[in-house]
Amino acid sequence: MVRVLVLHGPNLNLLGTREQSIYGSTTLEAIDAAISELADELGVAVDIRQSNIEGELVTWIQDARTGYQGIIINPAAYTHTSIAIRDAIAAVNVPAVEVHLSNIHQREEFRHRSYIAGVALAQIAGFGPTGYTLALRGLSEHIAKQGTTAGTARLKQARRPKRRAP
Ligand code: CA2
Repeated sequence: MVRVLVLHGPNLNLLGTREQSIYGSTTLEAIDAAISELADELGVAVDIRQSNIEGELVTWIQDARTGYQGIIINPAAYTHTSIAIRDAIAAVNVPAVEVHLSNIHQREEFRHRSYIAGVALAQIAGFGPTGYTLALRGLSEHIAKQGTTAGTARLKQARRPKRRAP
């Protein structure tokens, strides 16, 4: 079964309780429930975690090397500051989708830069909680395609006639 790691960064545990004009009224719990429901529908296993600690997020990304085929991450404020999270994503070679509730490109200048985008498979910003389910659909499709391509490449390799020594 395909396994996807979903990571929420700092302060996202406060969703739905404060700053509703920017981030809406949906709680993180409700977002996680929607992700899990879609995952069941798609036949994908999801492991969902939230942390306010940069190093913890880095460790979880590193752990994704074994047993996970994809990562969905909203690095929250670390998006704009964390070379450590960027390096971890680049190091693990697991496709990662960056999600933001708000459209970071329409907000303050300091939110326009993402250290993550350059190593991510895709970035989704501005769709609110729907961004997470869009990410899961897109990532699942990508993983399925990748599996097929890798499988076809292996088959072709296996069918190729063996070269004789001169
Ligand atoms: O739009 C997003 O998803 C962000 O990643 C959210 C981050 C922000 O720093 C990024 O620039 C864009 C902030 C998450 C904080 O969430 C809160 C939720 C409720 C109350 C206070 C903060």
